[in-house]
Amino acid sequence: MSGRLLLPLLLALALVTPACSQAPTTPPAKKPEAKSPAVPAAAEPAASGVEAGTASRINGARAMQYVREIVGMGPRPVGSEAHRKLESYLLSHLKGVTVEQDAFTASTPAGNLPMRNLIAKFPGSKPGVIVIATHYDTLYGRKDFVGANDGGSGTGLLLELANQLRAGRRSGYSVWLAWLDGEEAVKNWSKSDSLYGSRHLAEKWQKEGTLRQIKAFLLADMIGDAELNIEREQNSTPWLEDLVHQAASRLGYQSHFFARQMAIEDDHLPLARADVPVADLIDLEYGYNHVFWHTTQDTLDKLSAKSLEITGDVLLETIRLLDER
Ligand code: 1BN
Ligand code: ZN
Repeated sequence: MSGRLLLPLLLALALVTPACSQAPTTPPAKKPEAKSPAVPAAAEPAASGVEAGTASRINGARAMQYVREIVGMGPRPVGSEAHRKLESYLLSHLKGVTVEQDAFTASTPAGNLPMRNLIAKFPGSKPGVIVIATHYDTLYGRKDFVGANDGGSGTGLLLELANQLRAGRRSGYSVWLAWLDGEEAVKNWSKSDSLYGSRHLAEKWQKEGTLRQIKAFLLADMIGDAELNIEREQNSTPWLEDLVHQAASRLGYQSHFFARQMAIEDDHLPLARADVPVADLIDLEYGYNHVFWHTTQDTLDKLSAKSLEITGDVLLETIRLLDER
């Protein structure tokens, strides 16, 4: 090869050399995050770095701060002072949003217990409702269990979802955020001793005729684990699970979804039984062999803001895909 041809060829080769062989490398550009206040303001309409009309994204750090504050209240079993405090906390963060407070009495092995579901409603222009739900109670009778992941993560994430949803009127379906009570068993998990809030909700919506408006019910439970591996849950509706996977893939998060499949009894079941399309986003593999699940080790240090962000963004993307269907 002549010297005249060799020089441009060497230059071209230098330009296509993979980045991994170059040293030093510059860190990849970080996604700009809305500034997270040390303590998020009680009611932040659109002042939360959220703009109406843009594709909204979850602020994982802010969601994590909510979880930190929730866990700071201590164990939150039904009937406890911390449980009441959390209800007030949620309501104070939802000022300006229409919130239905549905108080009911649950018949449990420990007698009649007062419980309350909270439902924040974000109206859309399309007839029909997408529900995103979680539970906010922690294990009954356990004063040593703070439920950072189980109860805390979903509760904090839904508050951050509210920040996104309140930023402007939706052009798709209405979205309702539901903080459900009494998911945990009072004595031993059984069909009649568990899922008190969701069973009450399904029955109420059946009676009221609300069920036929519900296009999808998406449950977020235990989604804060730093090692996020959401199951393909087999009591969920297959086409809705496929849509969640499509949403995750579009965002490049598919490696956190559906490596395992298993059937789980959770708050989506009463809605599934009433023929509502449901998807349970849950990561039950919490620590090796679930060692942190329902133990004193379910603490904040096991969680990550990124996991909250991934789950939240996938939920928002799933809503968009549902709107387009
Ligand atoms: C999820 C969090 N669940 C309870 N706390 C539901 C569940 C019940 C999951 C039994 C697995 C087995
Ligand atoms: Zn639990």
